[in-house]
Amino acid sequence: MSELLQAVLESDEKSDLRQFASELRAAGNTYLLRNDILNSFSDYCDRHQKDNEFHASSLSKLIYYTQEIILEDESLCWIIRPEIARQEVYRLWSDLSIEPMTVQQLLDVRDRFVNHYHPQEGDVLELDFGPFYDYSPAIKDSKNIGKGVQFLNRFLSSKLFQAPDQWLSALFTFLSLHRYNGTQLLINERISNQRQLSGQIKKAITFVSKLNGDKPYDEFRFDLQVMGFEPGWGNTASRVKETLDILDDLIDSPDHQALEAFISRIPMIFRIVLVSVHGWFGQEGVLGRPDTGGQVVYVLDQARNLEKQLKEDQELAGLTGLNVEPKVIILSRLIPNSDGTRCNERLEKVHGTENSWILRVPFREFNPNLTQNWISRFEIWPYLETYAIDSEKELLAEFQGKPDLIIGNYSDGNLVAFLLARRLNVTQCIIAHALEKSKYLFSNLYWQDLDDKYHFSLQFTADLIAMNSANFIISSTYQEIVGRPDSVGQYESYANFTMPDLYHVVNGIELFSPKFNVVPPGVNENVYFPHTRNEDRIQSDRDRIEELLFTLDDPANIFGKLDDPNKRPLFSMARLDRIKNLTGLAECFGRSKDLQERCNLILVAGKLRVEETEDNEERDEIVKLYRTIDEYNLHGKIRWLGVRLPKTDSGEIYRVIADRQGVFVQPALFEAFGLTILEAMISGLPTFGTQFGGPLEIIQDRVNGFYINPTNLDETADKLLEFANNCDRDPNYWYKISQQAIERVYSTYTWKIHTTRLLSLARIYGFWNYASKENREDLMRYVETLFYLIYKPRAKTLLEQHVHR
Ligand code: UDP
Ligand code: LCN
Repeated sequence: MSELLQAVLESDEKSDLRQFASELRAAGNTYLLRNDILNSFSDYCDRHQKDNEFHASSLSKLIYYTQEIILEDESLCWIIRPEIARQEVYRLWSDLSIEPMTVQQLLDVRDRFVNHYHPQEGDVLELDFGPFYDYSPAIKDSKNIGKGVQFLNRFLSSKLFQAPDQWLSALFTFLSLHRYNGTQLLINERISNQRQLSGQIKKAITFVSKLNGDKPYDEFRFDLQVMGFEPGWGNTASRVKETLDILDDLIDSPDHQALEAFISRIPMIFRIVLVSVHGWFGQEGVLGRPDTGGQVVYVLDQARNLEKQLKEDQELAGLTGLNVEPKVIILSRLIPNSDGTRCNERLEKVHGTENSWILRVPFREFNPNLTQNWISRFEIWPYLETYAIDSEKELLAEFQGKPDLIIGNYSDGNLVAFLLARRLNVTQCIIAHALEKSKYLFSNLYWQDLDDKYHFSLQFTADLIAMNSANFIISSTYQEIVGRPDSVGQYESYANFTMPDLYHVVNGIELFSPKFNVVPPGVNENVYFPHTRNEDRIQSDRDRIEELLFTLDDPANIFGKLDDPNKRPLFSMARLDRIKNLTGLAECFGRSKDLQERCNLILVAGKLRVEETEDNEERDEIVKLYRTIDEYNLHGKIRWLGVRLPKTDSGEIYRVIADRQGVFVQPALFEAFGLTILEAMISGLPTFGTQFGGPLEIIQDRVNGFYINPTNLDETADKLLEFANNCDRDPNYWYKISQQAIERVYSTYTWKIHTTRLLSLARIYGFWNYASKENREDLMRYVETLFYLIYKPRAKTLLEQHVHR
């Protein structure tokens, strides 16, 4: 039984538990989420005049770890999350007897709650991915979740090293596999078995040891070739020696770190596809549009940096003479009616690269009124399978061959990545960015009511398909996978859930699987850099942005005139959707007269007029922002810029705010990661980030930024005020936080760290898939069944609705 429950039942807090349960029942709320539970319990403590000691009681502890309580006729269903990634469920009867419940029983309770439980009509389909993970090792300790590759490497190495013959033969064949455009790499047919390999390595080491370390590879290439070695070992004599030494050690005394170091050097990735389907995917005039935010920034930066890293790796590997040209293709949708963007162009070069491209493939024309236009990410499901088929042809033509790695982005891109990787037999990696399931409360329980608008039945099925089929998953934070002690992670929310009348998921994803790896993104350091780096700033841009932010009179694009433009600016920039909560920030500012006296509020957000947007959430937020400004009479204290800025301007904006010792506030109700946080911090802006989501991992509270609870407006205003007061008291305070913010980004969130890690992961997973002959075919067949029997018919029905629209 749950230790937490048992402790209560064995103490004299038993009567409190009974009383609390009975008061919950009397209050009439039959489904309580964690926040409701905490509030109800706090009311209970007030009503019963519980003293401070009670907050350390076993009951308080139980309440803290309780995620949900569902009230049924005679009992309460109690869902406890005693630690990260673990769940226990109990039924608590009024006489305080307790029964453990299975996941199946819990899902039935939830179905009953929404009146969709019909056992007389037979059982609902149960999805269980658990058995497919039996073949792979599982991480034991939840704190190691997200460090998959390290774990896998250690585990599989030890297994492999126990059978040296098998291991050497796997290594030998793996080394003979690699080619680029028909040119053999690493070893040639002069080395015909593993025993020879070991001998030739020693010979080659003796040979290169005698050379000058700087001697270019091309000058001794033919000597090595005679010994059986082709390009790929290094660009200079010392680099070749280093690589050969690692391999020599590996053969003599295998060790997982040496294995990782060696595999990470193997030139096996040249062509990469990044799939990002739905948005306005472009380089100008697309940011701030609905559906197109950080993901576009992330993928473009990633593409640029991957190309750079591939080039660096290839140069180091000594492939320069072979005309090796790495190529990165961002696969997106071609939108014929492109609203002034370049999204109607088939091919667009990624700025600042030599061979990275945006390849846009159109949806087939089922209903031109729809498919010629932008389609919301919630509606695009019916087009993805044919899109993948069409894209495959285009990719093969563009690459003149198969890619080596396919990376999906967001639910739609991840599904396409699955379809492509399956057809082409290529390593598949996925990146969620944000999983909608946990963003929309009760999105699975009430899916039938929401399906007309959101089509979650398709999205969540696509998510299950992608996360299970992927060879590896990268996440931006640890909590994206398994949350925090007090909150469920985004992936964790797929572990079990009900889609009433459609299916029950009893084990949707193995959180302890080594496929999960935390690899956070970076920030474009050419655009976003510390405001103190004056030599890289352009004075005319700075003046123009200053005017734009604080004084320019341009009613078409800017709302509000500041009474005193010299007050400390509180700045925020985001798309105007509900979750970003800029309206909440305006209200927080509105409620604090003190804050208004000390600061101005500057918002860069969406559009200024409802007529200009087709997005419902954006429309509602525009109305709400005007209402808040009027309600708190913020005229003269706020400026709202409804502009879509070129990238370079967005960098200078943060710096200009920093010049005036301003701060950045990110008040989202939930933020999966939060690229604006990185942008603000690297610019040197003290940053106040939401405590709900990624910012909690990026910022270290009071060291290099501050946490805020955006649902507590007065507390947030107080924190901002306290900061302003501290700055007044100590003129160095602002600079101290600013400097620490800059250091935090440079030390932990750079694209260099990201791409080195990502490429190393791709190689290592590639190697292990090969060496361990991992048999995933059973899993893949199950996933396919889900695609054909659940996803596809539902997508077809939606398509029919679209065609007749
Ligand atoms: N952005 C922008 N103009 C806007 C709104 C956003 O340039 O009007 C950029 C911002 O600089 C950041 C990205 O869009 O690079 C937003 O990414 P984030 O991860 O913060 O949030 P998302 O929009 O992906 O939820
Ligand atoms: C989506 C989000 O919601 C943001 O929090 C992330 O920063 C962005 O994608 C990039 O991953």
